[in-house]
This record gives sequence, C-alpha cells and structure tokens, in this order.
Amino acid sequence: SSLRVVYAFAREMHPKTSEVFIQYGTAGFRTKANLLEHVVYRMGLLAVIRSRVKNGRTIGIMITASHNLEPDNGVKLIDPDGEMLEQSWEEIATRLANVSDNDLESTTEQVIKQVNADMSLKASVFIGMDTRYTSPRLAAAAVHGVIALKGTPKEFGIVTTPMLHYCVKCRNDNTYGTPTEEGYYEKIVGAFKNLRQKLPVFGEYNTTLYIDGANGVGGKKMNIIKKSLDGELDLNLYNLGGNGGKLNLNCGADFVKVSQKPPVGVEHVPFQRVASLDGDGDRLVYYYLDNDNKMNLLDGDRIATLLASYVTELLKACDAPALKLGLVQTAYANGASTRYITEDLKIPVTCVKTGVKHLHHAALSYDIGVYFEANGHGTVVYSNMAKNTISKVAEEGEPEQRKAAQLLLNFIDMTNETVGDAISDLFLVETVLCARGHNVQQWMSAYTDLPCRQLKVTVQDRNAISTADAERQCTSPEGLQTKIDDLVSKYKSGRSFVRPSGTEDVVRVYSEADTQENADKLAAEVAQAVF
Ligand code: 16G
Ligand code: ZN
Repeated sequence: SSLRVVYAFAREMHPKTSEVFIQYGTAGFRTKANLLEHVVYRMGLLAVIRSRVKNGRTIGIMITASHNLEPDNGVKLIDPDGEMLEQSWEEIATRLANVSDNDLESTTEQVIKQVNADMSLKASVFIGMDTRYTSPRLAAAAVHGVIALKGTPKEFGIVTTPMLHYCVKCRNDNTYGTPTEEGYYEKIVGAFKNLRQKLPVFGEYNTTLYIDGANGVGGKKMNIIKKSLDGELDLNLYNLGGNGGKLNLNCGADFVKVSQKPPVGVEHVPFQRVASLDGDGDRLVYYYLDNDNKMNLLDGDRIATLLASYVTELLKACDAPALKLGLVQTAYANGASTRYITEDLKIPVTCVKTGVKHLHHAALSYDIGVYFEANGHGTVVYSNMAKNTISKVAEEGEPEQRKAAQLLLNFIDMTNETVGDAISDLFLVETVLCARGHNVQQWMSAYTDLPCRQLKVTVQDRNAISTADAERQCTSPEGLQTKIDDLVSKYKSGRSFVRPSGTEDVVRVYSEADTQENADKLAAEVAQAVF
C-alpha cells in the first residue's frame, strides 16, 4: 500500500535511534532534543488520527521544553478546544513513540482501529515551536508525519505555547477570535487598551514595567507588543535572547520561583516591579527588590488571589449573585495564600494534583474558575452561563452595574482561557493594579507568605513513591508518611510533602515553616527520609 512507502520513508528520514523508553508525561514528551526526532514525526501521525477522530477539527503540535535548558526539547499535542491532549490518549502517544521502526506500521494501524478513526476524512494540524535551535528540525519532522497520513499541516513558526493553544481554539470556534498571531494581539492587547481607557492611571500605580524574557519566545513577543502600546505601559525588556543570553539559564519564571533569586541580565531598581516569563511564555511571576536588595516574590498564588478578588468585586458590582467563583490550587500553594483566600476573601478553594490539565478541569466546575500553580502557570475560565449573564447586565443593567459588567467583558476578552498564558496574565495583573491604584508593595501587603523550600532528591526508583489527597499524603513506601508527619510536627506552621516528578527522574520535596531556616531544615530532613 502507499502507507508502506510512508513507513519506509519514515525509517530513512526520522529513524528511531534510541532504545530509551520515553513517556508522554504532564507536559508531553520532554528529553534531550537529539532523542526526539522520531517521536515528533510519530506525533505528526497521531495528530492526524486525532483530528479525524474529532471530525476533522484542528489539533495542535507544540515543540517546546518550556523552562528547561537549551539542550532539551519536547512535544505536546493540543486538543480542539485548545486544551491539553485527552488523558486516555497519553498511553497511545507513548506506545506510538516507543515502537521500533519495523513495528511502526502495524502499531499505527492498530491505533487507527482502536480509536475508530475514519481515515478518509480531512485532517488539520497546527504546528508551533519555541526559540530553541533544535526546534525547526523537529517542527519539520512533525510536518512530515502529518503529510504522511495525508493531513494538512499549518506552520506558525516561533510562537508562545499559549498562542498556539489560542489559534487551535479559534480555528475550531471562530467566535473565540482569529486564529493567527495578529488575531491574538488584537484580542488580548486590544482588550487591554480598551480597559485602560475606562480605568485611567491613578494612585500609586506606575506604568513602568520591567520584563525578564528568559531569553525565550515570550520576551520577543512582548517586544512586538511594546511597539503597539501607546503609553498604557512603558516596558523595559531584558533577556530577549541577544548578547549571548542563554535560554532559561539563571533567568525566567522557573529560575526565579525555585531558586528564590532575581534573574541575571535584568537591571534592578529598588521597588520596581519586574515580570518574569518562562521560556515558552506560559508562566509568569512578578518580583521586586527592596532597599536591602532582598527579593520579594509575587508568585502564581499571589496572581491568583489578585485576579480572583478583583473579579469577585466586579461580580458584586454587577449584582450577579448566582455566579459562583472558585479558585483551584495545588499542594505547592503557599499555606498563607490558601488561608487568605478562604478566610479573608471567602472564596472556595479546590486543591488538585500538579499539572495544568488537573487544574483546568477542576476550574471548569465553577461558573468562573481561577486556577494557578504557585510556579506561575494559570488562567481564568468563564462558563457560557457566566458570559451570558454578564453580557446581559452590560446591556440591560443599572448604569453602575453596566459599567462593572463592561469592565468584566473586557477582562474576559483579555484572558486566554485555553491555558495559562504569561502575556495575557501580565495584562490581567496590570489591569487590576491600575484599577486599584496600587504599587507592587501594596499588592504584596495582602498577606505574608510562609517561608518555603523546594528540593529534589535522586532516588533509585521515583515511582516507588505514590501519593493521595492531591499529592499531600504519601501512600507508599510504607511508613514514609508517618516519618514526614513526625518531622513536620516539630515545626511551627510546618507543612511538607513529597511527590515523584512528572518531568524529571527525581522526587520533589516541598516544605513550609515559620522561618526560612526552619523551612530549609524541614526540607532537608524530609529529603533525608525519602533517600
Ligand atoms: C509541567 C506542567 C506544570 C507542572 C510541572 C511539574 C503542564 C503544561 N505543565 O511543566 O503544570 O507544574 O510539569 O513538574 O501541565 P514536575 O512534575 O517535574 O514537578
Ligand atoms: Zn512553560
């Protein structure tokens, strides 16, 4: 058959050169870039099959390893509504990625049968990549895979991960926007400008914003956006990838959050707020240095509480009491943030397992769901009921209610609901700060974080550790949780948990306590118990 030719072609063009087993994890496949070419080719095949199962709707393939260093790369699939690949397909992706070249043909046929794909349908696949030098070659492998099964690939070149999610969503639902990079700017930056006209700068808010671009795609795109801004924000951009700056090396959102240090490559002025993006532009944290050069971090929890409290205010002003807003966090959320949300903001909180798909899913159960990982990945999702109710108030409400509803509609437009998006989140944060006339210290003053520490431990088999209760309890190996409980009980405001990483061959340890010294000590003790 003609497919025979296809598989022979694959063997020559994108041969499987490694016997190392690779798994579709929380963030797709991620490993050293030179081990990925056959994997990406096969994901091209799988995306076509997936598109046909979804009646020809568009599927996305993103080539990126996010905050990992330059030698790594990765690939993940995006489902038609711009969401992560359905979980039940992760196993199929893993199977297809690991078969030998000889078995690729039969395995592909098996998959087609298993998922009942009608291979006579059209198939459409959008392909995007980050700035890594290995990305173009991998994107080409994805294109070959798509063409091999007679799908239609469309390449977006270098885009942020959330931009590709957005484009996939728009292509399948044209009410959401135009499926291009320009369409993305029009919608998100357009909504921001609109809001600024309604919310003039006042109080302690200052339009100067510094940005750490992680030497990746996010900074580059902010540079494009900067040219279209008209004084709404004065951006000072750093770590844009020039001057020998290396992707994610000692900079970017993950570095800042995990090391609790300011990035290199950024000029620091006391109390100047800095937004730090990650390598593919889907995570955002803020920070500022004080007079003693001490870094003050405003992480995902902080962004979540800021956005949730503002949306709650607007909802009240709209007088739409039927709409229930809730917040979704993971075990990594700082205990002080959870307390602030429940006790001060009186907003319900759900805690779920690490990984965006879990947070996103849980957020959908609220009329308006705000979800954030402490690492800065998150967004807001609004149900159709919420959107309709707010639109109605915007048209028919009393003048004050109408005003609030119109602000909320702009806020919704500015949100990338498909996935966490550093650029969209940045505009959301800037809007709330401006609306309140707040500077970064006032934002920080909402609550005081408990000191915390993250460590990673290399063990023989990380899968020997299993967890329950949204990863807050360790169910195996036997006895480990009791040990952790004992250690934690010795510390004031102590909390700690361990979990196997979904992206690296390590076990992660998290701890919190009343002082940094104690948080560090507790983490070290728990790490010792794991080892
Ligand atoms: C991936 C996840 C991120 C999670 C991280 C945890 C997505 C798109 N990304 O980067 O949400 O925080 O993994 O990594 O789901 P870990 O399992 O190595 O701690
Ligand atoms: Zn990322």
